Amino acid sequence: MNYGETEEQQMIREMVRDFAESVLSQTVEHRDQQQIPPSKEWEEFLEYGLQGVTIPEAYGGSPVDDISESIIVEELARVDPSFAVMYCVHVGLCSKTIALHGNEEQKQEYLTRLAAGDVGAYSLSEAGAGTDAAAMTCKAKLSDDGEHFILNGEKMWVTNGAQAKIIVLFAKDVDHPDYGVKKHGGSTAFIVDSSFEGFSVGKKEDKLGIRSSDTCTLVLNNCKVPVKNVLKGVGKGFPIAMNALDNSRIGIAAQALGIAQGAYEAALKYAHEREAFGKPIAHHQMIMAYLADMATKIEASRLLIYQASWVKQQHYEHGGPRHSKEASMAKLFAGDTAMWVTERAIQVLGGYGYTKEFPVERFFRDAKITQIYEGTQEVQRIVIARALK
Ligand code: COS
Repeated sequence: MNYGETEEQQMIREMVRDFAESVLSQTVEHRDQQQIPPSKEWEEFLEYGLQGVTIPEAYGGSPVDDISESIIVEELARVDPSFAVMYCVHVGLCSKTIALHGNEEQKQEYLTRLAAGDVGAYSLSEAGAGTDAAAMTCKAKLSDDGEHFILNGEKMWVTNGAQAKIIVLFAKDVDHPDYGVKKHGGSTAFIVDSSFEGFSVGKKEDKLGIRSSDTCTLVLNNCKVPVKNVLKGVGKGFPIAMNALDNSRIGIAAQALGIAQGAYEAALKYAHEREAFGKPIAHHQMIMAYLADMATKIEASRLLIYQASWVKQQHYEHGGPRHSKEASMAKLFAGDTAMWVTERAIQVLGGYGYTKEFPVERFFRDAKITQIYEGTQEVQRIVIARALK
């Protein structure tokens, strides 16, 4: 077993670190305070061609291995967790889902646009359907001429919701034979273009953390979606939604890892510079123990993420077993690690850590969401426990 990164993976890490440190770091604090989405930064990022890592070359993508995908997210989050989640949703939940389940025409039309930089989103949650995703109430009904589905309802917590041009969105076909019979009966995945009639962006959330990431509701008011935009088939949406989450939970774990890494580095630097009782605080045993525990938990998270990424790649390339358990384990552990490490990092910096002079308070606020979205930590435990034999 080789635990080292390949040359290509190292190159990708360095390239993304360079972008994050030279571009994202310049505006990250301001965007966080003012809740400004990183649209200009996204434009600069497109020059690196990494927006298409989950899209085959035939549609303009530039595929990388699954561990590299996690490395990209980690490096973005180490500086700017909001940008990292924007990226994660674009490449994972949106592009990868269309690449896996779309037909040739859908891939030609939408993957090429996503590869060229049109922002993607994914919309499953609703006010009454978060953890219990199957309880969604957004409805789809075939139009009289049979050419469109007419969608009605409101989706919630949509990352990239206001920026996205292409959204993988779930609603229930009310005429499907399983509708009202099975809990998730009739669930259907649609590719929705933000220009479609009846589609609009609703309330923007004012959040504790990842404040530069755009999160909002989407309103479907007789939204007309062509029948040809159904992914895979009417009523086949729920497993698509769950499969997409298996993929993206690894991305969120990588985001959590980047957050923990960023906070840890800030704490380590401070601990070596700050002196108390005649020596750097990094040489005091209590602080040494904090730093050692931070470094260990971070490394353990990284290994779980690499493992989950590898199992995911085996699953898709060689028909290996599903990666649900590994993805949820990585997300569970890395999310808790991010929360723990960022809290300890503030403790190491003391009063300074509680101010906006240092990035650790922002990392602390950003960490919390990694225990909530793409399924709470309780959901991860359900998924893991169900997979135990
Ligand atoms: N991949 C593919 N198919 C899956 C799957 C997966 N990982 N998990 C479940 N399925 C399929 C099942 O095989 C089943 O299919 P059939 O009806 O054909 O047998 C169907 O989906 C329903 O599965 P299940 O009964 O397990 O669904 P539950 O409602 O019990 O799901 C949890 C429970 C909590 C695991 C699920 O609702 C969940 O992950 N919730 C959190 C959602 C979330 O993360 N939201 C945030 C999204 S970001 S907008």
